[in-house]
Amino acid sequence: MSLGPVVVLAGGVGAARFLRGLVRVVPPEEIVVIGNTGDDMWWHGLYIAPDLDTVTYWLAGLADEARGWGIRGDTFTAQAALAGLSERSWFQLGDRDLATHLYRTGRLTAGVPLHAVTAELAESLGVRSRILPMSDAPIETRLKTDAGDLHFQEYFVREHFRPAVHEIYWTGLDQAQPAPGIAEALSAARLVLIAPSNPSISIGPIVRVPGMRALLAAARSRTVAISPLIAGRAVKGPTVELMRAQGVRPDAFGVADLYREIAAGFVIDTADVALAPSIAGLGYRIAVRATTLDDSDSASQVAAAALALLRQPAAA
Ligand code: FO1
Repeated sequence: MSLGPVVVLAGGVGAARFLRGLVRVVPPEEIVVIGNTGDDMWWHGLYIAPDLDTVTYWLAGLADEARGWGIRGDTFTAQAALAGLSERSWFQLGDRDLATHLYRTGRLTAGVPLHAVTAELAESLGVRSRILPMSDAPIETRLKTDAGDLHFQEYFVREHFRPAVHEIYWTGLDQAQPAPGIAEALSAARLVLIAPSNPSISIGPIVRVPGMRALLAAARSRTVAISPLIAGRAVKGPTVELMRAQGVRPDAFGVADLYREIAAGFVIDTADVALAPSIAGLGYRIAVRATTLDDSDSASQVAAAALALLRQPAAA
């Protein structure tokens, strides 16, 4: 096996919980994260990149792990003041988190590309893995719902993912390309992992960046995906609802079917063992194990299973 990096396609909290285990079985400096930026938005003049920040804070050991996003022990004094000034205060920014956003926005408006600012932030916070946005170009995940045409954060945070979703679509894709460093990382990768993130709105936008699918397809024999669904349910969030909105079967088989051209290995939970033969029928090697990722021990066991999967000799 070559000494190339382990590349991880990542959304927010699900990916961060998985990465917390991966860094225990792979040296952090050998890990390259490709993060979703479809959730990003401009908010009161600041550029917010929730999934990049979630991954950064978790890898830095700073995350509020119970809440999933933001910084542990952060205060919300500025947020409270903003709520007194504006009705647009449904998206919460902690005071320390605000520093990240002030810094990022200042650098972006000075012309520094997102991948470079993301690297600066990660380095300042002591993260040894490389974190890359899927693209430097702005890409927005939007949803057509019963409550109108919404930005992802309006649907997720403001509307608490209650409106029925009819369509998910993206703006900005036609102007986008993978961020610098992605093509090199994927072609050199000893392993590519698709984190247990929402396939519709976390992994979906990454794969849709023009040029990305071909890079991933070329690495298919080195790629393992971890199912984000256990017994047809997500640990958190509207994964099932959004897969249904895209006409995808909302279980581990549906996820495996979505990734069949870009992954050769698939990790499913023991609760889904009955799906193993049909997923194998799609051409996958399969590992079956507890995938709840409740703590770094269980996360490292899932990561170890994913690492081992493509090392085994093929079944006769
Ligand atoms: N999620 C919420 O449910 N409510 C919030 O007010 C909120 C603020 C927030 C601020 C910074 C950040 O990095 C993430 C934040 N998130 C919040 C999480 C975020 O909306 C989602 O977790 C992701 O976009 C989905 O992966």
